[in-house]
Amino acid sequence: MNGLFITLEGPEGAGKTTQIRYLEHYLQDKNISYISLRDPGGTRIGQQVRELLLHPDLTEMGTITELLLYSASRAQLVTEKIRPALESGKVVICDRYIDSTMVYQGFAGSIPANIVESINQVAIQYILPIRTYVLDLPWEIGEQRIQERGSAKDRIEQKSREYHQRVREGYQQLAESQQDRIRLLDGTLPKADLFSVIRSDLEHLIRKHPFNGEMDG
Ligand code: T5A
Repeated sequence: MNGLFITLEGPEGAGKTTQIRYLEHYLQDKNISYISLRDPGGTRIGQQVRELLLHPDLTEMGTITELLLYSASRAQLVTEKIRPALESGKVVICDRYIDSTMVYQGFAGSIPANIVESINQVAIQYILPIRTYVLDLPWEIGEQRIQERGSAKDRIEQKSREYHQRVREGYQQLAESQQDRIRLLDGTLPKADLFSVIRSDLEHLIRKHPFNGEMDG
């Protein structure tokens, strides 16, 4: 597959969506063909599963159910969108992917890592990102950003402070154990400064990898 698969990860309010907007503008400026997706979601089926997963009233949902539903949405996303885009040589940007499940359902939700990994593998059909940017930030800052956003909290955002602190710790450990793929970045940096770090790494990646996309300049 000739495409380039990039994912963004991080705790609540880390700024992934913001960085993805910067990435999209950058790729448009460079005339690089890309697709931008979110997980869960990104397909008709995935969107419905997303609504189920994040519905604030479904508080009885167990962690195993979460694991299976997130994986189901992801399986559809890989089949319908990610694999075809990578096969046609596009850059694929995805807001969250397998690492979210490792951290939210595994590390913070206490499902053993080997079980999360096995289910993830079934869902992703060996398709792994070449680079993952984890935007790291303290719970207090993410929480403040969500409050300022003003909309109601979804089911996962409503989980305890301890749960979300475990999420942050899980990402830090994952980044430490997979340094080839994962870059742990300071999510408290000003938006544009953070994007400069991502852009310079991405430019390096685009130059290094056999990839169908064009890059001028
Ligand atoms: N989940 C997901 C699992 O439990 N398991 C899984 O397997 C998967 C895939 C998904 C939820 O599902 C969970 C994780 C999530 O809880 P979601 O809608 O994708 O839900 O939720 P989030 O990813 O948390 O999306 P958010 O929109 O809440 O956060 P973002 O995208 O990280 O943040 P963003 O860019 O929208 O920014 C939030 C606010 O902060 C400001 C922005 O302007 C915005 O107001 N901001 C900054 N402010 C100062 N400095 C910066 N650098 C800033 N960057 C952004």
